[in-house]
Amino acid sequence: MQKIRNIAIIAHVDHGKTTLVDKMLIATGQFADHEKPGSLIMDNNDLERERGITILSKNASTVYNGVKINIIDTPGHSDFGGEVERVLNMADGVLLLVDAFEGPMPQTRFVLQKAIQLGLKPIVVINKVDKQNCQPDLVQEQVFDLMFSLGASEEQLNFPTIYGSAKNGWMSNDWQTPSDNITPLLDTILEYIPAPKYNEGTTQMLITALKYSSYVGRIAIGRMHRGEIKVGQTVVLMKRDGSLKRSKIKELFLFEGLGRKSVQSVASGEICGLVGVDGFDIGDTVSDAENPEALDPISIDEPTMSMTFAINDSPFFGKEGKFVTSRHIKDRLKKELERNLALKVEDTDSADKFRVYGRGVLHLSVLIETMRREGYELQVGQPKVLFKDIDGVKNEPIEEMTVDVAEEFSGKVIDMITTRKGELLNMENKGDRTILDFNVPSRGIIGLRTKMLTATNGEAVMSHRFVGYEPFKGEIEKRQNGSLISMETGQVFAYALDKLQDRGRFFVAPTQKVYAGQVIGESSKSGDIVVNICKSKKLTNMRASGADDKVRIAPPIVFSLEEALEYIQEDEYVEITPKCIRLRKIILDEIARKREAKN
Ligand SMILES: Nc1nc2c(ncn2[C@@H]2O[C@H](COP(=O)(O)OP(=O)(O)OP(=O)(O)O)[C@@H](O)[C@H]2O)c(=O)[nH]1
Ligand SMILES: [Mg+2]
Repeated sequence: MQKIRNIAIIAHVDHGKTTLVDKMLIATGQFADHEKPGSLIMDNNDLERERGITILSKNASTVYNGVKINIIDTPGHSDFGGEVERVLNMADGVLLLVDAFEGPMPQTRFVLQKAIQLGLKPIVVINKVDKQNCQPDLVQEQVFDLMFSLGASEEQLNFPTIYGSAKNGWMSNDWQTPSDNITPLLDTILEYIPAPKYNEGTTQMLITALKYSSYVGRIAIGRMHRGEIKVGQTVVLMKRDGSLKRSKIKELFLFEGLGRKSVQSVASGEICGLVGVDGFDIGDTVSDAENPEALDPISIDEPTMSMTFAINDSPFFGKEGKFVTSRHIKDRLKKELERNLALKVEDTDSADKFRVYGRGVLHLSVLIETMRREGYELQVGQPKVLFKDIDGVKNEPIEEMTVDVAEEFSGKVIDMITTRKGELLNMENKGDRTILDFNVPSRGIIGLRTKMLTATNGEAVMSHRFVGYEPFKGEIEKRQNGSLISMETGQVFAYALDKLQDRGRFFVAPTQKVYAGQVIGESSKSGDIVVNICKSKKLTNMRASGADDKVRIAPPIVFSLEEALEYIQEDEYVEITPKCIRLRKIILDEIARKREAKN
C-alpha cells in the first residue's frame, strides 16, 4: 500500500471548494496564513482572482500524518463541467461540497453523477454552516436522496458527512459543535478514501489535463495507471484516432505543495506530469513502446454554442490593440485549440471571420477577455445555440435551471422564464425564499441574467446546466427594446444626452468618442432609432457659458463582456479592444442597414 490519497474537490459553483483547498494547504503547512494573498491561493490567474471563480482545474498536494494527499481543485461553473468530468479520472475519491443553505444545485447533481459512475468514494462536506438560516441536516438528507436517485452503490451511500465552515477554517463531525481546525476532515480522508492500487504491468497513463510552462512547453498531466515510467524511457503515444507516435520522456514531475518536483521515476497510482511526449492531446494514452495498449478514451464535450469572431473593422480600429489582423486572430485561435479542449474553430467564406464553438458564454468570454489582455482587438457576434437534426426534427439544447429568489418576486421570475419557453417543474419555499426549478431552452437563457436581476432588485440567484436535446420549442419573443444608434462620429455632448434622456437608457457618457452606427443606448420603445448625440448647443444661443455642465444625466449603463455578448441583437457586434467594449451595428451606414433589413 502506498501512502497516497488522490482526491478531487467537486461542487456547484461558489460552494467553497477553493476556499477549502486553501485551508487544507495552510493546515498542513504548505502555506502560512499570513503569506496568503488577499484572494485565494489556488485561484492563481488574473481572471480567476478578478471574478472570484475557478476557471481551470488545478493539482496540488500536501502531506498529512505521513500520507501524501493529491488534491485536484475543480471549477464549479457549468461551462467547465467537461473538464471536471475528465480530471475525475485521476482520483480515487471526492469531497462533495454542498452549501448548507442552498443545498444541492444543478451542478452538484452533474458532478456527483460523474463521480458515482466512475465508482469514486465520496465524502460529503456540508459547508458554510456559519450562514444564517442554513439547514445542514436537511441538506445532508437531500444529498443522500440525490445520491440514491443517481444509482450510488451501497458502499458509496455509506459516505461520511463532515460539517463546517471552510471560510472560518473549521470542520467537525457535528455542525452544532464547531472546532477550530479542519483535522476531522483530514482524518476522514485518510481513513475513508482508499490508497491507489498499484497495478502491476507495462507502462500505461491516460493524459487527462495539460499545463503550460514557459521553460519546458506543454506538460501532459495524468495518473499513472499501470507499471512505472522513467526519465529517458521510450514510450508510444496512442492517439484517439488510433495512430501511434514514439517519443522519449525528458522530464517527470510530481505535484508538491503548489509547485512541481522533478523526479526520475513515477509508479502506478501517482498523479504526474510528463515532458517530452510531443504532439499529445488530452485523452491519449502514454504506453509501453513494445506492447502498446490504449486505455478507454475520455469523453470530450461537444460545443453547445457558437459566436462569430471577426477582425475589428470599426472606425476606431487599431487605436489600442497590438494584434488586429485576421492572421493574428487566426494564429491565436489555433494556439488556443491546443489547450482548450472544448473549443472548435471553423473558417467562414470571409477570411476576416471565424466561427468559434464553445461550451457557453462564459467559456468563450474567458477566451475573449484573455485575448484582449494580450493586446488583441476583435469583434464578436451574438452567441447562437447549436441546433441538431434528430430523425428529421429540429432539436435544441435544453437546460435545467434553478432560481433562488425572495418569495415576492417568484411570480415575475416564472413569468419571465415561461415567456422564454421554460417549463416550471418544481417550486419550494425555504424561509422567505422560493426555489424554482425549470427546464428552459438554452436560447432562452442568453441575456436572461441581467433582465432577471433588474426585475428582482438584484436578488435572484440563478444557475443552469445543459441536460440534453429536445424538439424545438418554438420562437421566443426577441428583445422588446430597440437600439439607440449614433448618427455621427464625434464626441458625446452632455447637452445632446440631456435632450435625449426620455428616449431610453444610454451606454455612453459625455466626452466619450463614438462613431456613426455605434449602439449607444437602449430605446424605451421597440425598433432601432438613430440619434444625434454629438450635437452641442448652438453657439448663437449660448448666453451663459458652462450651461452644458448644469444638465442632469443618468449615469451610463456599463456592461461586462458577458453582459454585452448576451445583450446584443443578431445584426450587432461587440467590439473588443484592450481598453474598450463597444456595441455596434454590423452595418454602420444607416441606409445600407435599412436596405439589408428589407431583404
Ligand atoms: N459564509 C461562508 N462563505 C464561504 C465559506 N466558504 C467559502 N465561502 C465563500 O464563498 C465564495 C466562493 O468560494 P470559493 O472557494 O471561490 O468557491 P468555489 O466552490 O471554489 O467556486 P468555483 O470554483 O467558482 O466553483 C467566497 O466568497 C468564499 O469566501 C463558508 O464556509 N462560509
Ligand atoms: Mg474554486
